[in-house]
Amino acid sequence: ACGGTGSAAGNAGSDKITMGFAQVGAESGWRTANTKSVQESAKKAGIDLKFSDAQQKQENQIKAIRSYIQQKVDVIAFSPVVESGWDTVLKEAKTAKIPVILTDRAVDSTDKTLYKTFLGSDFVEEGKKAGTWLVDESKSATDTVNIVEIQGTTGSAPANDRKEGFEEAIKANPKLKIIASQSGDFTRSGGKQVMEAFLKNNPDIDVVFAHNDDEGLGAIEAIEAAGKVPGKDIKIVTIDAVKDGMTALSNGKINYIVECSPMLGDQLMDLAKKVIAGESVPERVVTEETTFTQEQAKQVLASRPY
Ligand code: GYE
Repeated sequence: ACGGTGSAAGNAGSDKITMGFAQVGAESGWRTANTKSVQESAKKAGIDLKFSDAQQKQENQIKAIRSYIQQKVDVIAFSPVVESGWDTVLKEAKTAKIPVILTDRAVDSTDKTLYKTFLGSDFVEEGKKAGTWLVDESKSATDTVNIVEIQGTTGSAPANDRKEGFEEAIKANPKLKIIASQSGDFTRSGGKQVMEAFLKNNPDIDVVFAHNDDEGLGAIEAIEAAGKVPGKDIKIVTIDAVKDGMTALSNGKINYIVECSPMLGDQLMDLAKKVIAGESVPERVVTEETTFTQEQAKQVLASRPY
């Protein structure tokens, strides 16, 4: 077992910490990088990782968490696919005295004792950064700027928060108008499909705000298929800054990217060790992030780790 206080669970006869990690899925480049980061950091930290992929379904994640409870892991970490509906299973973990760490996405539970800490980005801030860029970009616009929004997974913290932040920021210029908004489920194919429908129904789209790079990359395909030039005829702003997104930004097909870091592994393992040792941890750990223009993307592209 872990030998620490704070947890009654553990594998008898082993000093290794066991972590059960319930991942969202493999929906995006961001997610792939995040999974790799968690797996590599666990190895480096000498933590035995049990990993599951929920394929973007909450019921699968709940099943995985229940199985980790049954296996008496030392700590459970997970990235909740949606915000709501976690109290029951989190109470089960609490009753079993297994600490839970939220990674990447938040839950909306009012009972803060159901988890030890939440490590991840400030998604409202990310949405604001995207909106603020657009306000600046459209300073001299004389006509209405028609925006279409491709949302992330419905009910997920990043979709809810990025929408909120973006809407808040674009209020600064009443010419900026969201004319359509739909979920692309954070996938490339979803982004493409939604954009195809948007293009059919709206002859005059100026800007795409996609909640992640993959959706933006799907939108690029749809825009090109419709005979328009992404980045010029229709401007695109996205969030994540994964390799494929940054490549499209360098090539002028995306106009601006707000960074969201998937490299949460090291911090997660560190927090897990502390929680198991009974040390106090901050209730919120926010990731540090930046933004990229096309010029900046060209400069850093070669050195991006994911
Ligand atoms: O932006 C998106 C992924 O939760 C921050 O999930 C994460 C988001 C990320 O599918 O690409």
